[in-house]
Amino acid sequence: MDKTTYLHWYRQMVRIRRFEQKCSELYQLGKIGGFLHLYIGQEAVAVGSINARQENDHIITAYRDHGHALTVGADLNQVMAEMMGKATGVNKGKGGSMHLADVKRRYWGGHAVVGAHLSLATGLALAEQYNGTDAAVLCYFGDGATNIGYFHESLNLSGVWQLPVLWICENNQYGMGTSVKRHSSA
Ligand SMILES: Cc1ncc(C[n+]2csc(CCOP(=O)(O)OP(=O)(O)O)c2C)c(N)n1
Ligand SMILES: [Mg+2]
Repeated sequence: MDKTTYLHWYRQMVRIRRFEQKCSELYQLGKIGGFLHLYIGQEAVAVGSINARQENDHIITAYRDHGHALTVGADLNQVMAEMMGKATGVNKGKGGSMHLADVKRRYWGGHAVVGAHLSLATGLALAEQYNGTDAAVLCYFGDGATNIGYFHESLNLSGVWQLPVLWICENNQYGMGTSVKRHSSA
């Protein structure tokens, strides 16, 4: 890797950080409604892995989804408009913070039901395998998601069928304030 590449990644991480610091401010002012889950401290996960993908790979994640949206190349102004529920948002203001998506960039969101998107990732990967393409799915989820049935079913099926999906667990040590040591035996 050369210096230009490192700087590009670093800029992407700082851009996410600044974007979210502004979101935090706007949330406290009541300009952003609903929930707001920040990605501060985890930026390197999205930036490192998404920069390693092929153009036709799919990206799907849980509700802590701003960093992934910006890294896939979603327009920053449209993402901010989405946060504020505006019609000019990347999803016409209907999705908000937890449901960002950018279908032309194969970014499927942004899912608030913990673990549910793992089964969608399995389906996306099955479609690619069925169509004989070389595309893969990058699926991100939190440590908390490992306790739900979707996780076990999705990982098992993708293993049995050898589906092209990369499971990326963003273990930030907590699922809603419960330490991973207390919520998981694995
Ligand atoms: C099916 C389901 N059960 C419970 C919840 C409530 N809930 C919201 S966030 C969360 C914890 C998730 O933790 P983790 O997957 O580690 O994500 P993190 O917030 O740490 O990124 C839970 C249980 C939910 N959204 N969906
Ligand atoms: Mg967690």
